[in-house]
Amino acid sequence: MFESLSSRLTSIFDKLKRHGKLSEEDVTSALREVRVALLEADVALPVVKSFIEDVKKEAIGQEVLQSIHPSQMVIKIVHDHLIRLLNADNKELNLAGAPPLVILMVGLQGSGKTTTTAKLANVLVHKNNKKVLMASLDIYRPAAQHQLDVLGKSIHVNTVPIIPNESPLQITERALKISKTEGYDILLLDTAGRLHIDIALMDEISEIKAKAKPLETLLVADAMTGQDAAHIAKTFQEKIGLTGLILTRIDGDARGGAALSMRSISGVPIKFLGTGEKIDQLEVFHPDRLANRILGMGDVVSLVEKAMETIDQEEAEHLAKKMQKGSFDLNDMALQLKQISKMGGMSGIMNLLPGIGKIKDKIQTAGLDDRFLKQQLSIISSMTPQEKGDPRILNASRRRRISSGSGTTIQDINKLLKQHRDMETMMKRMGKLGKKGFLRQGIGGLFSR
Ligand SMILES: Nc1nc2c(ncn2[C@@H]2O[C@H](COP(=O)(O)OP(=O)(O)OP(=O)(O)O)[C@@H](O)[C@H]2O)c(=O)[nH]1
Ligand SMILES: [Mg+2]
Repeated sequence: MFESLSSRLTSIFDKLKRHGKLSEEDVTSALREVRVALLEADVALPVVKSFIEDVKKEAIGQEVLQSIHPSQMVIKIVHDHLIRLLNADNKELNLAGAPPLVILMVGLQGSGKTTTTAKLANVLVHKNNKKVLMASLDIYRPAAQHQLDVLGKSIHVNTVPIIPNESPLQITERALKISKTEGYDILLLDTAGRLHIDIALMDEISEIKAKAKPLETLLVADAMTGQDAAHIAKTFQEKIGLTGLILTRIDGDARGGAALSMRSISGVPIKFLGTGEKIDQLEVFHPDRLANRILGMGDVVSLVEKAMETIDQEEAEHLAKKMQKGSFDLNDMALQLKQISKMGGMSGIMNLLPGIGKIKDKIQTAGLDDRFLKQQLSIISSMTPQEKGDPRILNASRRRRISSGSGTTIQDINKLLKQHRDMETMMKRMGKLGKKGFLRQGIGGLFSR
């Protein structure tokens, strides 16, 4: 379904890859093309707008890791935002609670409710080992109840026996009773569809919902209807409340917009995708897999992730070696400070490092901002190589010279030297820790006074 969007995006990013260093303009014009591609894929305009804005904000001014190409960074950012667009608290079906759990299936006519009900029953029986009962509440279309019965037989799942002239509510009551007395884990209720959303339909579903108290109310929507599917979901959500969506016919030639707009327009997460007419063609929805499918750049994304890990590793290894030798001079300190500034300064690194929340306050109270970082670096760069290698030779006159060279005060220099001694002590203490733990503490140690 995403072929055309996917190939458009691929060619946009291929073009970007041919540039050497990316300027803000390069990124902006590439994103302009991404915008058009998304709109052509029938993604809703407000969704496209905020998507592009978010990506742009992050892509511009982003520090690029040395081992990757800037365009790869942009691809990674687009990929992450695609996942965010699709995801947001995406959860699996809620199957916790006292049986029988009720799952209510709703949707417009022909969206695939009955087929999907059987597909879901099949998953619940064979993958989740549940005892499942199905009931069709569709008394309007001739043979609708029979259709579910036939599907049920094909997968050995029981359906509630058909009694002519019952109302949907009566069938619901009977189905609830049977599932209780016969010990079913899950009761799936397949409802009748309507051509359009009308009041009678909403009232009927509301009544059924009030009676059956479903744990999950799933809207089955046809991906081929594009943006409409997202708006239908929004209306159902407002009128009766949904817990999830199942997007069917994604095997068709729909342009994919529905899947991308769904979450932000309706506020309801996609849970499954219908990928064909056959009973086993139902996939659990994985935002990351879909993002990969759309972007077709899984390799680039993992490359960037690896590069992000590598700078950690290289730095950790370098420091580990220093530690083994028991030496940590001002060159090493400068290196670590530069690494921090390369990673986007104090603020950037705070978002990158796990467990940083704890020292965030410390940094603020200590008044350690990016200006401070630059000042420390300029103090060190005003030193001679001997001084950097052995700070103990820094007597009063050397300190005076450095302070005037770096435009700082003697106190600033003393502070830096104290910090270096603290770090040195800490390094020795931490010799026993693993590399990873060391890196984290090493940087954290910079901030503790
Ligand atoms: N290609 C494809 N066809 C599907 C998919 N899901 C359902 N269908 C087909 O869509 C048609 C309608 O499916 P139903 O399950 O009867 O739809 P419904 O929503 O129950 O329809 P009503 O009860 O009349 O409202 C059938 O021919 C299904 O085989 C899917 O994911 N892919
Ligand atoms: Mg049906």
